[in-house]
Amino acid sequence: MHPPVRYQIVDNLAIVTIDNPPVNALSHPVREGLQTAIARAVEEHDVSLILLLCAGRTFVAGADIREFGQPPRKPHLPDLLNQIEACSKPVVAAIHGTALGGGLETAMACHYRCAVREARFGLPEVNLGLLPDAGGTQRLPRLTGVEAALDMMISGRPIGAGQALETGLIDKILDSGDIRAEAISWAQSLAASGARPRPVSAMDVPGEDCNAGFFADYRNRIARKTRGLLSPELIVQCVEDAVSIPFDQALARERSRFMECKSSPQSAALRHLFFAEREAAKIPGLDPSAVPRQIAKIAVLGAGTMGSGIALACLEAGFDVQLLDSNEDALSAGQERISSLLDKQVEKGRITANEAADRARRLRLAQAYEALSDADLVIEAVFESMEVKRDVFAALDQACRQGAVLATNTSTLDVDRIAQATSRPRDVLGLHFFSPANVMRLLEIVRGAQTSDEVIATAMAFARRLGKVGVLVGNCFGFVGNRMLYGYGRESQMMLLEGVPPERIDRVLAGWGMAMGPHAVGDLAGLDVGYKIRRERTDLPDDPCFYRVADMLVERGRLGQKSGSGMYDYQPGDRAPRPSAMVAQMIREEADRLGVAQREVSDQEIIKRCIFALVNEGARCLDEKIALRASDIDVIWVNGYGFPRFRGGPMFYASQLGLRNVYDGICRFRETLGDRYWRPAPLLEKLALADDADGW
Ligand code: T1G
Repeated sequence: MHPPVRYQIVDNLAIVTIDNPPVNALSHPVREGLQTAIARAVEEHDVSLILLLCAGRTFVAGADIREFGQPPRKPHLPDLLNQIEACSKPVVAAIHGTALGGGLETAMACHYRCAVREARFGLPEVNLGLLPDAGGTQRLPRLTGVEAALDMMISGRPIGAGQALETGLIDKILDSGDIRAEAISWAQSLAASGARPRPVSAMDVPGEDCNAGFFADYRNRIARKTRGLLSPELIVQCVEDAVSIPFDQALARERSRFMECKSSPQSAALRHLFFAEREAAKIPGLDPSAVPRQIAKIAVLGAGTMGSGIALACLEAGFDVQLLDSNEDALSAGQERISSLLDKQVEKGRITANEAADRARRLRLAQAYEALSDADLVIEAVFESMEVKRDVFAALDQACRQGAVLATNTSTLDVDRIAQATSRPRDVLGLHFFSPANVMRLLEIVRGAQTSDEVIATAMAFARRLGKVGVLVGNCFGFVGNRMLYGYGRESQMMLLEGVPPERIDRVLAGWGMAMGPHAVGDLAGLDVGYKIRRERTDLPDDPCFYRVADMLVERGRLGQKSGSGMYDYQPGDRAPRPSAMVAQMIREEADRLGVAQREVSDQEIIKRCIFALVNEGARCLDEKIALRASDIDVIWVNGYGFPRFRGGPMFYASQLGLRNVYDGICRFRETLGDRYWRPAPLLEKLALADDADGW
């Protein structure tokens, strides 16, 4: 194995190069190597300056997240960085790629910083439920000022080199394209001009923006976005320390707050998701020689909300897109929707007018299937009906060139039956987008019985190009996400009949962390969507209570926000849900008619019924191999259904609770609520009753 840290002398410089692929994380051997290299450079007489560089695609991307579950090993990063900062010779960092977390902290412990123009800088610890642990909360405010530092640490979003230079985080941008040569020459000029070590810890925090009210205001500003999270508040406390107590003391408090975060269940959950999202990209058993097909031209069929959203997502990723709809009015409405979304993005400053114009230019409209003859990928997003979709695929089979990938955006239907309408089922699969398709990060990739490995590899690569997390799932009603949603929705509907008001169910689940309560979601998505799907199903339980309230609302024309009323009432131009006395009465009467007993339901029960129903169905998906891994289910629910990220996803949450506890809870519901819906999934039962069960 090659050493993770190299040491080389060039003239009067000691060049220390970290080389720990893929992202130069600060694993134990790297920390040891750095410590040795710095000590050696200090010893060597002829060395007047130390230059720290990284090999490979990036500067250090942070601490090694894989080590967080293990006992810490010396040298600890905070101590190592203090040693670097205290070094008697100037240390210069030269940055390319991303300097993240412990990586940026390392750069800030150096005395001078230069970077290539494309470099990015961030303290994303908050995304892992953590806070910077190696002086970042103290050194960053000293360099950039309090507010810019807080913004970086609370959002976790990296900034570019231009902004880094402006805020004082770096001293110089390197433009020549040869980072090593240019960094050496800059370091030599620093040495020649007699540059001295310049420890950031000795600097004052620029203080103009932190009067007494500042931190209170800042807390208010971030309250909504950081609801339920532990580390943002602790980050703010660390920055308060930075302006009020000496560096060393503040560092000790940063350390203890970090330890509190690290041992919290939410950090474990967020770290789980970090790896789960990367794991999802790896498909066990996929033919390694299956090379993704080239995709340049995409056709989207159906110009409704979903179709135009998908088209926009593809335009944003740089593809040429053809939007096709046989109905001319629908087509122009779709185009208008896209251009008004582009205008809004320009207004909000997310993209430039030029970028918007470029996207609009890459969109073409068509009405006839002949226009699809040169498409590399077709995504069908027409009405959710098997008959309609089979007709469309038969037509696609005629119109598309051999080798084109044919995808359906069905959210529930049998992908194999759709594929059978073509002569090339190997090229057919499901690409299930989530609404709004240009915003939601999830893409469920549905593998049909005959879908080829090459087509799956193409879809996985396509998801990456779109900037989405692609998760491969098997074919069954609703795949993973919507199949599980049925259990969750069923319980939130049943509780209405038992006498729990919709607004209470929503409040309790949103309070638990769901992005929205289930009834507010139903109104947003349109209650008619689920209604139509239920009419298409032949396997629904013979239960007059099943989704009864939702069905009644649709039958009374209350479709949700789009019709001005649904489970809730809405005032024109206002999306705020208002409880409806009429709906409350309707539910009461229906419960009476159906003979559903009114019960006291605790907040705990509301949560458990909805979440355990999810977990139980998730266990079935896993058992039937509809989901490849429990962690894929977590990725799906967090990125597609507003499940709280800080709880790690339903399956992770269940293992944190203990599978035995979840199993016992389900068995208790079986006793109180009957066994129609509350039979524990066989896999859950097996794992829960095993002696050593602690996960899936
Ligand atoms: N530790 C361990 N492994 C890591 C890693 C890390 N920090 N970052 C990435 N990997 C692995 C990743 O699992 C994947 O592995 C491979 O590298 C490529 O990653 C003390 C507390 C750097 C922008 O949060 O944001 O520092 O799947 O597929 O799209 O205060 O990785 O190939 O086996 O994501 O080019 C703070 C996390 C840590 C940065 C590259 N740092 N990483 O993106 O590749 S906490 C972070 C990223 C900390 C200090 C503290 C991205 C990336 P595999 P990838 P990419």
